[in-house]
Amino acid sequence: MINRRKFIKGTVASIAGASVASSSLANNLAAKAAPKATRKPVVISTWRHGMPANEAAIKVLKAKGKAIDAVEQGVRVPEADPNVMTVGYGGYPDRDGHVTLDACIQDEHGNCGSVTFLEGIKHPISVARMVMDKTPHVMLSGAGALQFALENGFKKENLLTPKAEKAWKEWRKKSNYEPVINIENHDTISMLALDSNGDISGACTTSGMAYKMHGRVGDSPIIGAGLFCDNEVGGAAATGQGELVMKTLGSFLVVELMRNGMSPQEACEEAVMRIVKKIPDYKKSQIGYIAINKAGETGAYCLHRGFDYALTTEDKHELIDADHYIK
Ligand code: SD4
Repeated sequence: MINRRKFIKGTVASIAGASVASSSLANNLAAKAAPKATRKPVVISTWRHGMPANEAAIKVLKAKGKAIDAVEQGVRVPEADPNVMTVGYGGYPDRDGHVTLDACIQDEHGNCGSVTFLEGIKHPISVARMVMDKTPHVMLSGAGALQFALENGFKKENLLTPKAEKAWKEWRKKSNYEPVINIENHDTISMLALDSNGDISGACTTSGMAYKMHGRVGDSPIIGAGLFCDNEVGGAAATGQGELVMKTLGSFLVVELMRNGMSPQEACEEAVMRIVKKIPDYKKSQIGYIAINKAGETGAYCLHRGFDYALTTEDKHELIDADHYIK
């Protein structure tokens, strides 16, 4: 019997190698593989701070709100929580003591907005949304992003809490700059939602790697890396060591694999395998992907044990351990 994964892999490879004529084949394959189950609305997000975030998002969706509003409202919860030390207010600073934030958002039309290296604004996701809604651009960075936020009514605040400052001062004693595998040091919230209209949107927001070099920007605000949605197919988002995701354009890859017939789970696994194949020292880092397709099927996969994600529907609200490659 032909193994389905191998068959799909082979088919995807041959699609990639062929020319225009292959697009109808890809469509056929996607149509055949499209799962029948429909369970809308659905919200999926990374890590345990996804639980309260999903609650805020599903509230929007249960009231027949749009996925784009749900993901923005959802990720604002950890952004504002000083006890979540990897996102927004209370996030760990960079090695020079600055809390610098990255975020992006994408709607069902493929519109997107992003801010990178933003300081002093508690809700970078809402600034990213405003970049999407009010400017002809996709990304604003650093001082320009801050200027835009202030001009649009956001307040400048000190985001470095005493707890994060204390941790940073402790880190400075050794200044050991190494990736830490799970929750201690980096944990972005990435969220994908499918609304009752069948539309998919996503959001991603982070303070990035703790004690990163000043000016370092990760995958989280990069459309295609930290987040990608295509309303014809589905959405995907990443967490973990951003450099590995950027090198393989992870979220775009997951969506394209789904377009070519893979389930969200298979696509997340294949994107992690891409990292395993291409990046020699991948074992030093954690990477996690989440994905959703138009039928509301979800998937998640990571490199190391320890990545959990929140999955919420109208009648379920669960924290689930993702399967992992390194056993
Ligand atoms: C980054 N991807 O800045 C982010 C960090 C993260 O879970 O997601 N941690 O590289």
